[in-house]
Amino acid sequence: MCGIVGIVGKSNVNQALYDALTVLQHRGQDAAGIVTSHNGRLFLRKDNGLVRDVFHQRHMQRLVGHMGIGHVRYPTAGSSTSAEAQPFYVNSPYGITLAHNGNLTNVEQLAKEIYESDLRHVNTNSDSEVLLNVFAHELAQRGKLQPTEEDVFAAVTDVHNRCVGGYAVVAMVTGYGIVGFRDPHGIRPIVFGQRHTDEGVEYMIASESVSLDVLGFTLIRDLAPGEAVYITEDGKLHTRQCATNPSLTPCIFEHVYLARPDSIIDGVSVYKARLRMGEKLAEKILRERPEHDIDVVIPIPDTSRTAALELANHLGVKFREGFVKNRYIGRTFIMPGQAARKKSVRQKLNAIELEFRGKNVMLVDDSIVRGTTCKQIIQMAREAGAKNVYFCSAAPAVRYPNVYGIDMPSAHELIAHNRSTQDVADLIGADWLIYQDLPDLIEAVGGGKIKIEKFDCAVFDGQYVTGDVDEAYLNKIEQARNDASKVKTQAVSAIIDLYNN
Ligand code: PIN
Repeated sequence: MCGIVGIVGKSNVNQALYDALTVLQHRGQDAAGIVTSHNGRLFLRKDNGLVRDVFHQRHMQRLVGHMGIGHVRYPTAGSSTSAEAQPFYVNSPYGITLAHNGNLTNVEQLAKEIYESDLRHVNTNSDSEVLLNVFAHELAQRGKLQPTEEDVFAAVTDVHNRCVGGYAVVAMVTGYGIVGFRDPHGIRPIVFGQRHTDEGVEYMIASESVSLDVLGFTLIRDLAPGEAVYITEDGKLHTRQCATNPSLTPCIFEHVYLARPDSIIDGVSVYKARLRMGEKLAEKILRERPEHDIDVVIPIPDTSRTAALELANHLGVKFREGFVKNRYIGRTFIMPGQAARKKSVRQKLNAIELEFRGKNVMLVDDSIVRGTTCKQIIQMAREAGAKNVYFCSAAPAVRYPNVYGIDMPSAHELIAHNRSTQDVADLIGADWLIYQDLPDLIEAVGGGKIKIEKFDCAVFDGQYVTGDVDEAYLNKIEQARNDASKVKTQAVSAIIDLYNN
């Protein structure tokens, strides 16, 4: 999962891009980058790290220009080098830079075509660099010295015809403008908006509406699936539906915990969706155990708070903050003679004993993925003196991997893969485990004022909306993950050996 932003302004946009990336930081903490364009020249700064660590005064001063794009990256098994930080750049045609959120499922095929037919070189393992080269190739095919909006939209149509998967993209065509586009299934989110200044109207394209809010832009709307928006350097906005068969199936997991609650995605308030998740859970609890003995509802900070609050309200049970989260977790230093140890949940969360002692507690989390964290948290609740520890997941059981740009473990690492609710309850040590039912989650997210009928729910039901994901593909990504994590583990052991010897 990543965050993207693009701004066409009336004065330097470096600070605004930096601020927007900071607001999108929850979408990725692994790497950050900004590229701006001024008088036909590009200025790029990208590296591994948080936004506040990647950009220093000297970098910001160099990032001049009235338009630019930015990216924050989530760590994924195969993409931890700074060479894969975005935006990516190709010099031909025009000089194009691109930032992408999502994942292409036919990247192998595309990489082959790019090399063998398009005669282009790709320098990393990133599917985003492949996507950039497809776009650049298709724009070059127009054969124009100066591209018009028609040329840009035609290139996006060609991208849709060649690329399969989830993608929300911003790309900058040096000296001409910024284009934003969304895959024909609208899997990943992308919005655009405007703000008025004394010099004229400025435009922003971004992953989430919250970055528009915070910077004083007003949301115009989400991009429709398959649609593109092109804003020229002099501030003219054009939109076009570029796909032949678009259909909206947005990723439901954005609402579960990826997006900020103060964002509105496809017209749905993430906050309200989470409130409704709590309401649905309460209904299920009352159906399963009308005579339940829950004394207190306790959220596991932070994401689950909204659902937990509404769950407690509907049950008529007290809502209490039983865990305090340390927001300033320090780095792990590898000292000579010591092995790197993973930070335990104990260092991140601490229980307030008086909320647990002698009580039947209902803990609420947004989801259970590997089950490792919730197992430790349940243990902490017991150590704090809870009588019974019940556990609620605002999302259904996560049983299948994600292939559209969320860094999820492979199937075998998912605790619920091929397991029943009771199996999972036993493994995590819960006295009672309640998962949200999938139709309830769909109703919670899609049943508000704006109705959305279909979502990408693949992590819950194994149905992949692009229709090209089969057992063989899933096995291949599982293998790639294992190989990548082996390389990582080997690198860490090599460092440890270095210190030890
Ligand atoms: C919470 C994100 N959320 C917490 C991610 C952990 C499952 N985990 C999914 C719960 S927040 S596990 O965004 O950091 O607030 O129990 O499956 O190990």
